[in-house]
Amino acid sequence: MFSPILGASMLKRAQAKKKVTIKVHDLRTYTKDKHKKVDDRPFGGGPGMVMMAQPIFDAVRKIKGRRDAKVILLCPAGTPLTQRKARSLAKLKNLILVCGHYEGVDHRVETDVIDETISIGDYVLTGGELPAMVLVDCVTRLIPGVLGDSESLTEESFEANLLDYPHYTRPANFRGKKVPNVLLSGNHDAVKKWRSEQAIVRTGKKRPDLLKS
Ligand code: 9D3
Repeated sequence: MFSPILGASMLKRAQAKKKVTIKVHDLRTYTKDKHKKVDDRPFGGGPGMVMMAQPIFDAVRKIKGRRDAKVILLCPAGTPLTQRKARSLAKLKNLILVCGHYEGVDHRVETDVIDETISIGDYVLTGGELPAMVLVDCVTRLIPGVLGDSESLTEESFEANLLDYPHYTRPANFRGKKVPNVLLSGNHDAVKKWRSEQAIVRTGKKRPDLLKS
């Protein structure tokens, strides 16, 4: 599940440039069960399976070694991921991301090995794997030197809590739909003004909640 994401695009370049090291660990390596079981039935009954504490405890201890690391559990009950949170995580040296699966993780993991819990939004996924990749993507692109000069300024809009302005590329006329004249004018001040107005108008239409905060 992870290799196609980690081996493509920005994440691939960031790793190649040694800006980040991303390692994937299989929990089954750490099970003490002869059938490599990492989940079991819930105490108290009910549907689904619960991830056992022991493999996660042992995995986190081993992976940490002597290093200091923040241990994050991806779970539906976590704090929603924001750009602010991504910026603060990007400053840290080591992160260990624990992916839940099945109905959940034995609660003693959350209380005894996890530093914080993060969700990527209010919709139901099958496990924490894709959320972990989402987190890795949005944190990695914030590490200095990962993005090229041309890409790095694009942050501005979200920085101001606004949506992006509309983008256009060639041709200037596509099926009779024309690119706004100001963008062809060569007047950089006018372009700047138009884009900032458009960002605000667009945010008001699509995400009025962003303007209220
Ligand atoms: C009926 C209770 N469900 C909680 C909403 C059970 C449940 C659903 C999905 C338990 C685990 C999961 C798997 N999801 C994740 O591990 C997960 C997740 C998600 O589903 N949505 C958004 N962010 C995340 S981070 C981890």
